[in-house]
This record gives sequence, structure tokens and C-alpha cells, in this order.
Amino acid sequence: MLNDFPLWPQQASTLAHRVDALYIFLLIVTGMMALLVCTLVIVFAARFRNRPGVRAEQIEGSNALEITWSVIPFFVFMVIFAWGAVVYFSQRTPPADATEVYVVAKQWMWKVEHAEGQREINELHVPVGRDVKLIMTSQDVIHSFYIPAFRVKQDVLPGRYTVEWFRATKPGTYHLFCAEYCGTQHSGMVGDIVVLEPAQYEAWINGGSNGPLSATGEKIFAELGCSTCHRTDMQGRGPNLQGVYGKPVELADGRTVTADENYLRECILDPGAKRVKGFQPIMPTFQGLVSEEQVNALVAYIKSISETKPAGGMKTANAGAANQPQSNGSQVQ
Ligand code: HEC
Ligand SMILES: [Cu+2]
Repeated sequence: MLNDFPLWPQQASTLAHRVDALYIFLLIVTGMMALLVCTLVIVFAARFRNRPGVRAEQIEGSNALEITWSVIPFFVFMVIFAWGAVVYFSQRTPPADATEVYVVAKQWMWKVEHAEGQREINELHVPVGRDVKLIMTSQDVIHSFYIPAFRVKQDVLPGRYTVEWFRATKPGTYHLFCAEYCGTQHSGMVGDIVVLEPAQYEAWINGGSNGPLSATGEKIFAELGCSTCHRTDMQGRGPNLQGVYGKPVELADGRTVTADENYLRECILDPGAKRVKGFQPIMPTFQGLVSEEQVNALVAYIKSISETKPAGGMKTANAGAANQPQSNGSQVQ
């Protein structure tokens, strides 16, 4: 029905109808209020109009009335708040076993890298019925990754990762927009989200020639000399990075932080910001030496050696995620 008279964009994710329901509720509540106020204005204007011989009488307030018009709106607003919070938190909390995709925004295009190694520009292929988590960053200014049909929108910032997730419910092609003014060709920074049936998606994702992103990361890790300090035999000058992802890390300044994607990223680009306790501050910065894509690959690699899976597990974990029990990350919340 909505499609015959499209006041709303298509609903193509698990979140879409939840966002719409809340929105319709807000429209009804505010619409009823507006109607009430307009009606009363007209009725009162007619009823209490200036008439010869009739003098206005001063009223000194009414407790009953004031309590009523405070308490009823309070409960209405609490409903809006609680309902909105529930939707907001599910929109903001990616499921731990989601398929991960890296997105790099730049003026004026979207670059996408799948964990399996597939790369695309201004297109994102995803499977229907599976959770997809986008790990996004920008090479220049602030952009915003907006898929109206999924009811998701998230700013994409330079210098850090932001995350967005969704589960598509209908195969098809949907609009992707940049929703943050980012320069002269901002309006051209658009793309397609292509939602495929699982079998089609499997064929698509395995059709690429690049190796998995984590394998690319492993190569970069060796090429940049990370592996000379970060060894797995505890003999290196830096910490063993196996198992670090998702765990708490004690810092030299006494703080404890969780080793999430942003932490790993910061360690590479600005190691001075958070030094690990018990090590010399000798790690050099790689700012300017690595591209955003290389940082993503390094992060994917460090994550892959942190997952309690047999070697090469990254590939199966992502390609066949739908029917496999997942262990990565879910215990470390
Ligand atoms: C000269 C040796 C050296 C090199 C080269 C080096 N690191 Fe480090 N790295 C360290 C040391 C020492 C620490 C711990 C102190 C600190 O946080 O700076 C560290 C910390 C880290 C951490 C945080 C680890 C934790 O347990 O929380 C990460 C992640 C990391 N490095 C990644 C990398 C990557 C990726 C590269 C290559 C691009 C790299 N390092 C290159 C020495 C090095
Ligand atoms: Cu943009």
C-alpha cells in the first residue's frame, strides 16, 4: 500500500517498519495536539468574543487543570522517550556475528572492501536476511552513509571509525546517499545497495580475485615491519597482537580501554595517544605512510588473529556466516 502512494521510502530492512511505526505515532500525537489547539482557538474566539455589556472575569489559576496538563504530557513524552530509546539502541548496536564490510568515503565516492577481499565503488552488495556491519571512515571531510530504504544513516568521519548495521529483508537495489554536505559534488555522491539472495551473494562474494582482506593485512603487516616488533613468540619488543581484539588493555597512564577497531586504528596512526603498559614507547607512527585501505586491512588482520578459530577461519566465518554458530566477539562484550 505504501508503494502505491509513496509517502515513505520502501521498507527493506528489519529496522524500517520499527522506525516508521514510531514516526507515525509521533505524527498522530502531534497532529491530534495541533487539531485540538486550532479547534480551541476558533471555538474560544467565537464564544468569548467582545460583546457589549459583558465584562471579562479574572481567573486566578486552577491546580486541577495545571496538574492535568502537566501529568498527561509527561506520560506521553515518556512513551516517546522509551520507544525511541529502544529503537535507537537496536539501531546503534551491531550484532556480534554480523558480516563486516569496510567503507572508505572520499570526495566524492564510496569505496567498499569486503572481508572476503571483494572491492567495489559506489556499490555495496549484501545478502538478504543477514546482519551486515559497516566499519566506516573518511579520507577527507565528513560524509554520511544514508540508505533510506533501510532507515539507517551514520556520519562518516575522518580520523576514526564509525559503525552502521542493518539486516536487509528484500532483494533489490536501493539508493545510497551521502547525507552530509561535503563539497561541490556532494549531490553526486550516491550509489546502489544491491541486496542479493544468499546463493547469488555467495557466487558474487567468491567471484573476486583479491584474497581475504585479513590476508592483505597480513602482507602489509610484514611489509611495514610491524611483524619485527609484534611477534607471536613473546620475543618481540612490542606486545603479541594475538587475541588483543575485543579485550581490555591496560595503558601506561593507568587507564584501561577496550581494544576495538578505533583503538587498533589509533595505535597504528597515533601510537603516542595510548601507550600499552609495560612496553617502551618505541612504536613509530604510521600516519601518512599507510592509506585508509591499508589501515582497514591491518585492522582486519589483527582481528582475524584474535578470533578463536582455526587459521584461515576469517573466510568461512564471513562467507558462510548465516548457518554457522559464531564465536567471534560474542563473549567479550
Ligand atoms: C619498533 C617496534 C614496533 C613497530 C615497527 C610496530 N610496533 Fe606496534 N607497538 C610497539 C610497542 C612497543 C607497543 C606497545 C607500546 C605502545 O602502545 O606504543 C605497540 C603497540 C601496538 C598496538 C597495541 C597493542 C596492544 O596490545 O594493545 C597495536 C595494535 C600495534 N602496535 C600495531 C602495530 C602495527 C599494525 C604496526 C605496523 C604498521 C606496528 N604496530 C609496528 C612496537 C612496534
Ligand atoms: Cu559526501
